[in-house]
Amino acid sequence: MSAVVSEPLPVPRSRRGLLDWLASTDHKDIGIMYLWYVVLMVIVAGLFAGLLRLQLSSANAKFLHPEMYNQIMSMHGTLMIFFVMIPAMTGFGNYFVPLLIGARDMAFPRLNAFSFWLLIPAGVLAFAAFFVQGGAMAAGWTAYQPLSSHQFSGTPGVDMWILAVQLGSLASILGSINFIVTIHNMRAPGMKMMQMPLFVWTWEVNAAMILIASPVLAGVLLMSLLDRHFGTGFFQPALGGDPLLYQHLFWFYSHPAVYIMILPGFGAISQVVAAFSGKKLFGYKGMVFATVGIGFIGFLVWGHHMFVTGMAPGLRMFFAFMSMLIAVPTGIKVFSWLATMWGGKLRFTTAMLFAMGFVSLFVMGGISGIFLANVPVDVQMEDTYFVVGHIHYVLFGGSLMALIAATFFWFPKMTGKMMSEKLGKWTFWLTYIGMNVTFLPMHWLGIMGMPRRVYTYRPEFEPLNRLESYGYLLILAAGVLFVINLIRSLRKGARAGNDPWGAEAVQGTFEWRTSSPPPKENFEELPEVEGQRIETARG
Ligand code: HEM
Ligand SMILES: [Cu+2]
Repeated sequence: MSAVVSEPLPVPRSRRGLLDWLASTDHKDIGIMYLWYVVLMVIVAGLFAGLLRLQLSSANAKFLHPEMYNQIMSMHGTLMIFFVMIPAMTGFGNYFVPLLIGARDMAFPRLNAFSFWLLIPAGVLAFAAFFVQGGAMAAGWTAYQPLSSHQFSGTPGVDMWILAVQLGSLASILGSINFIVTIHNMRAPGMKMMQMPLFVWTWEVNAAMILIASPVLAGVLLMSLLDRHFGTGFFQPALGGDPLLYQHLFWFYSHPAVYIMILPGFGAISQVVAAFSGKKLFGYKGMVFATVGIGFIGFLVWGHHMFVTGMAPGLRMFFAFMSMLIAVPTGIKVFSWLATMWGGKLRFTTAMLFAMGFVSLFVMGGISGIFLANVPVDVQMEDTYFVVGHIHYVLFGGSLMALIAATFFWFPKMTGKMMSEKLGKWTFWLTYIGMNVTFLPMHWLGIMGMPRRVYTYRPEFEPLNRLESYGYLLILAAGVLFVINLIRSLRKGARAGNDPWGAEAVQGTFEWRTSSPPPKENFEELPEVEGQRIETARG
């Protein structure tokens, strides 16, 4: 395999006790703790998905009570978004942003640790809700008003959900300040903004988006809480409020949030594609502008989630136009990845397979997104399985595949061990085929009229649903192989040198210039950008 062991492993760090982890403020330790947190959460959220698919495997299945279906469905979405995707991107960001800019740590190491530890009470609150009276939150991951109001969801589940998500957004906000200060102040001497590796650029834009969007989420959830318990009426018509205000504020956060869940993935994919094409990334400047463009336009499209709420026709046109416009910077990215591969010396490692799988699936999700940006189409498709198909192409085919590509690519750097490529390739094919079998038929079901968020359906929808549930089994097998691979490689993986993929010669990024794993404070001597380096420091 192409895994070249270029240098001997450094002297291993002495065996570390639990307390060393708990008290650590090293960005690498914190990054790794984020990622283990995510592994646990994705297992639970993935098993929840299995329960949903079991219930949906036949039209009259009696596996989950309707109420339980709603709880599991809402928590599956909540966990995947707030407790898997966002912390996963943050975990890789924590580990690699300082390394890639040649810094010794994040700007505020203790704040960094604090942000991570906030996620523990958040996770506990989210799960504990299953055991209180009335059970977990069941109003969908969007918690729309008035469904999540005291009147219709009077049990404590919604309150616990609100507090859990609030803690998560506080963690994100503090983290984003840390990323921005780190990127602006701690770059290696001589590294200009336009020489930063793309993963760093995507985190720069991501952090700015979080800083603008997350306080709005925290605010709207606080308003919801006040309405529920303290007699305010922000969302209650009887008290002069308006439930639509909830949707505006929620989507002002949550549309940008879909980019928050994908941008660092784009950055990682850029580095993987370049490394395994043996070429520098095509069109670095265009990629940077596309990233900034996506961040900017991402704030002007939230209304596409509200086309059927009686919005003024002119406003519908505005949001439809903006939503289609965002395909332009996204298209630039896809073009640049393809152009990088074009004529390159491709190496089909597992990371590269996942990156290529990512490009193909994300494009599919983008295309169904353009369908939905058309008002007449959306009016038909809103709240059908077409939408569920679309989000899974973007979030599973996009974000999750990017995270797996990043894992295979950077695992050797983080642990000093190689992952098994053989298991990795099985994981890839099972994921890729399973993902399409599970989520492609959802588009047809949506067009046929199957509504989302239902625990039962008309008999004619059964064959495709049955097929989707078989697809889940393939994804499950892939997940099991992936976890086995992680654990086995940690214990018995082949040793990785400083630059196991031979990526430094191609990209010139700094993470390959130090040992695997890097020592405390990352570099013996801080790298500098000069002369030739300026040309190649780009990811
Ligand atoms: C094992 C793979 C997965 C399967 C089989 C699966 C299955 C499902 C199903 C069947 C639903 C629809 C529930 C309904 O409308 O009644 C759903 C909803 C959802 N899924 Fe997944 N899913 C998977 C992975 C993911 C991933 C990786 C994400 C990433 C973020 C995700 C995010 C969501 C969201 C946000 C919803 C919407 C929940 C809501 O309507 O409130 N899922 N999933
Ligand atoms: Cu959106």
